[in-house]
Amino acid sequence: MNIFPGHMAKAKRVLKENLKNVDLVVEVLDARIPYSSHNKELKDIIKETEKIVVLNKKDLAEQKFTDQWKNIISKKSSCVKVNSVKKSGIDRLKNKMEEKQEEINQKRIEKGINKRPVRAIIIGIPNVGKSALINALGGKSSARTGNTPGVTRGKQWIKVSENIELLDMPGILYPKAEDEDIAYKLVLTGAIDLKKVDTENAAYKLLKYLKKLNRLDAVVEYYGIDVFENEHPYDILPKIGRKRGCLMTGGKVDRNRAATLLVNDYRDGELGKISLEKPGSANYEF
Ligand SMILES: Nc1nc2c(ncn2[C@@H]2O[C@H](COP(=O)(O)OP(=O)(O)OP(=O)(O)O)[C@@H](O)[C@H]2O)c(=O)[nH]1
Ligand SMILES: [Mg+2]
Repeated sequence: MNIFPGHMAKAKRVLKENLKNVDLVVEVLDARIPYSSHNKELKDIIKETEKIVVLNKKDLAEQKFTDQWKNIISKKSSCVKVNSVKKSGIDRLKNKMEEKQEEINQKRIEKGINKRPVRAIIIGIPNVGKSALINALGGKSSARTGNTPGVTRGKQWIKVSENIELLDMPGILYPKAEDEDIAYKLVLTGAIDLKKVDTENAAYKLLKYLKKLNRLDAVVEYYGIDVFENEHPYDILPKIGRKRGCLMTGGKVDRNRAATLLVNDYRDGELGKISLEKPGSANYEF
């Protein structure tokens, strides 16, 4: 499924261009779907550049699963759990960035190159919280360091600390929604517009995932409906619609409206903290 025709190639080109001026990549993942929000091409694109992984929107994910993902990712990369809106985890992220900064500058000194501020870039899929994270790291009114020659015109660096500068434009990497499950998870968490897919199908997928994760209780509780053992998503959705007054003239449930409502409630965290991916036994590469 190619959801982003045209965008992908251009975004990759711009990212490669910006990476020439960058020493440190901060890859932002959605804590609810760390696997599906990670772009497997990133490794080849950033090559030897240092990387820190941020599990953002931790407030929307289940802590025990986020911790498990963090352990897996930490085997290869630094990893921090963050809520960019509430700015929680930001100090820990800054500490990790300082550690990397020291490593990078140490290597420079060993090569006989002068120490200088480390330049970082935020990278992630659409809507994952890149801008929120830039604001959390730099502060809205933080001093811009002005245009720097060699960087694509119009771009500026934000001072995160004495030794760290952050590109004020994030790099977008469009996910390759190579299988249907990845695509729907990206829809359900907001990286892909709901309008790009069949809304009802997205809602059925969500109910299917919740069933599989043993989390249908969240739907039962939030909407105040009854759900029977092994009840099909097709039969659950109209119960939600009826409760919420999503009706067509004649009193039939408007499934499309009910589906939109359910997906948006999940996206907004109204159903509570629900991770759509818990780590399995695969050999994950981040
Ligand atoms: N609950 C929660 N919401 C977040 C968090 N970080 C970002 N958001 C919300 O997610 C939405 C997208 O955030 P942005 O910072 O605009 O994401 P982005 O990656 O810059 O998005 P694009 O520029 O469209 O690619 C906004 O509604 C944010 O308020 C977080 O840690 N927790
Ligand atoms: Mg943005």
